Amino acid sequence: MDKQKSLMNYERNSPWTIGEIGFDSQHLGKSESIFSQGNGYLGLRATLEENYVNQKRDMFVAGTFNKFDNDEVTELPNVPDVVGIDIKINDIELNLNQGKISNYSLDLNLKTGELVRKFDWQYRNVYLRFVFRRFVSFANRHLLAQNISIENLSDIAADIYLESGINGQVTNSGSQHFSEGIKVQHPNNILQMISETTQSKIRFIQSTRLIFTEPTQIKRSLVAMGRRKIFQKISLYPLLKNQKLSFSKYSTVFTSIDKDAETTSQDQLIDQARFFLEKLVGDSFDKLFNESISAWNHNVWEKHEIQIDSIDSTDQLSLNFARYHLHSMVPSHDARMNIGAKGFSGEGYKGHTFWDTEIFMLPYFILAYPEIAKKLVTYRFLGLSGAEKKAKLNHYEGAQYPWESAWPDDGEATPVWGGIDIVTGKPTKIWSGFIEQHITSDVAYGVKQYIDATGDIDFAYSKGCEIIFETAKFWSSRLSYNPSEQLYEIKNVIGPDEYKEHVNNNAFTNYSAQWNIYLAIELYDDLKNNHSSVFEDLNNKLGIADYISDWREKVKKIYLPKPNDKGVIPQDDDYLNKKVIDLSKYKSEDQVGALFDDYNLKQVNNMQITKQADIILLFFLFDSLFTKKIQKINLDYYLPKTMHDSSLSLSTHAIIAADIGQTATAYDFFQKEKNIDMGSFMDSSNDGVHAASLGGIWNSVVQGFGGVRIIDGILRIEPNLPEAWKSLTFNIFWKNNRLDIQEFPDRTLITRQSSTDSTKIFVSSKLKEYELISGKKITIPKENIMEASK
Ligand code: IFM
Repeated sequence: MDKQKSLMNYERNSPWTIGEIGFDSQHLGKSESIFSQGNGYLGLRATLEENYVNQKRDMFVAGTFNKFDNDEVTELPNVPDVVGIDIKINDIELNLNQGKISNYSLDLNLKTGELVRKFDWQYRNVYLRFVFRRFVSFANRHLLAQNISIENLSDIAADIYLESGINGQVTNSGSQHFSEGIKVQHPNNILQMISETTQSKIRFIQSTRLIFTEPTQIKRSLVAMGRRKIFQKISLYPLLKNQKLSFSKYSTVFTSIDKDAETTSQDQLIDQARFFLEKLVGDSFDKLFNESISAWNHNVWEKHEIQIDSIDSTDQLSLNFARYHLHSMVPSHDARMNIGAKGFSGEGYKGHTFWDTEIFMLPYFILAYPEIAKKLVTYRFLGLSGAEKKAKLNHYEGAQYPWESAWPDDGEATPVWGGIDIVTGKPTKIWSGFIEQHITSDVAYGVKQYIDATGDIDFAYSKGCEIIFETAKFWSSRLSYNPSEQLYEIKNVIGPDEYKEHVNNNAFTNYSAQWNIYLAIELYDDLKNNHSSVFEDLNNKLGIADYISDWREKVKKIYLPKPNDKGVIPQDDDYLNKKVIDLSKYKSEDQVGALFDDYNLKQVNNMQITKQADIILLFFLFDSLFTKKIQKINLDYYLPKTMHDSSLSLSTHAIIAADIGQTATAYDFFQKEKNIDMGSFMDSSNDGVHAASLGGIWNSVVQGFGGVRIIDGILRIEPNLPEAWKSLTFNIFWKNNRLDIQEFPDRTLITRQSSTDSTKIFVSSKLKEYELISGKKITIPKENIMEASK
């Protein structure tokens, strides 16, 4: 494949700005995704005001899933567009594919959430300067605002004509999720459109309004309605040389599933939305924008501060980029919703939630924003009924979490058919929804990490324990007995490595299932012995006493693949017997999945080719079960066979390499990981940014190089800073206490912020335990990692 010209620009001398220096209408997908904006309630792909053939206009509202028809799975519907504005100058439509563009820039400020596009455009005899500003409000989740200024740089007057409104002609790649809708024009030019999703019957109330800095510039304004469309047509008085036109567009979206809308009638909702916009008319774009900036600062940046002192400034930039997107996409307002694998930045994975949340994003929220983490784990509690439905359908017990989930109790939402099989020419079956089952223990793992870090006993007793017991029931019913080996096995699964389908005893799956059952047993004993009323309640609801002897009997006999004589842990029963091929040709490609130009999945299944961290991920979750020596042997064995064809792979590799003291290798993984979305390959993020890899960036920094981990309920801090870093400074929350941590190559300083909380808190490092006393700083000297953890 030809190398593409990168348009990315990180040279703004700011760790808070990413930008693009050129316009290329052939490569809009990447910038639409990586410059997308959101506030957890709604998210907006960064499509431009004017139209281009290759653009993909998308706006989503969290949780509003709809099923287009019976043959499709439910997905987040693409909401009627409010961002597009047609602009004509002297009857010529603004379009950057024609004429001459100069001084082009598109910048996203990651701290304030503002997207700014500037350029001068010369076409025939008009020459104009454009500035487009846009933000999705972090202060008011229903609001998004645009501000546009046009300055006439030509010698002749410019007649400007605008069309702006709400356009419901957008689809999800052809699937139209909305009814035609009701359109309303109010006297003060507030336009409204009320549309309803076809199957889930969720009503969307969208309103929009244009506000001109100099209303006297308007010559004529009319409102028109078309099919699925209401819009304002505005002609302006000629813009003379050096004159400027400036206007803002405020748009809002409310839905009938908004928490505060549950008891509100449709008419009331429509009125509320209109009043809301009416009230904003006196507020300038800058005032609303400043409120949003304050909310970002207060809710996000000031709560968790993290600073890398590196020779490479893009290390910090990538961290800011990751955090900006994670907060744009996390529905922190409502536990009925979770994070989609692409957030709101594109249609990829249909807004569905995967294990990506628990293993790749939840650690960030647990340690930095525990109140948001609580929402994410509560979502899994609300998903229990869907998980129980799935287990029952498959003749298992307890809760089998869906591989992909949407509305919490929907159950499985994974599509059945995917891309083309290069050999048969038919669609490939997606088996994950049927047999990629480790998500069930991943969910339990996330719950346990949350409880360990926060000590949130209320959550544990009212929700968390139920998840742990129900998932243990699933695993125990999922095991099959092998009488000749006298062991329990887990057959016919897909592990994290999705290039191996229908395998037996995937190591990650077996270890995590066993861990899940052990956890349930431990919890059972603790509740029974120490918290009898909680135990009674749970037993009455779940009948756990009927299961405990089964768990105790089976758990010890679960087959766990052990290192062979060379120290290699078999990924599954057959992996090590499969053919090894040279993968260098495919590894050198920018594009993921290059392998499938030559092979189909069946063929890849029969070779030692790993899509993403699998055995390596086992070390991340269950570090204490494996020596560093074994971890190193397995990294060396599996790495040449790993394609990193999933964006989830590199961060795990960075963490494990850092853990075993290979910081240069870890840093190299980290550099590659930074480029998954931010890098120069212009097609990398067309379907949306990679949420798990964004979580992975923070994980690599804090859990990998920073060495912060929750292991067996204990906070462990064993840093391994790369050579490029002078220091890493950040804070985390542990059992409701803020810990300020400064890591240097030779020492780590930890301060427990002063508080009246008298809970005893400890941190472990290199097998030593340190007590953290309120208001006091401790120093932990660096020791040789291999020495300490042999
Ligand atoms: O969950 C992942 C999976 O592990 C690899 N393919 C993409 C999914 C969503 O990110």
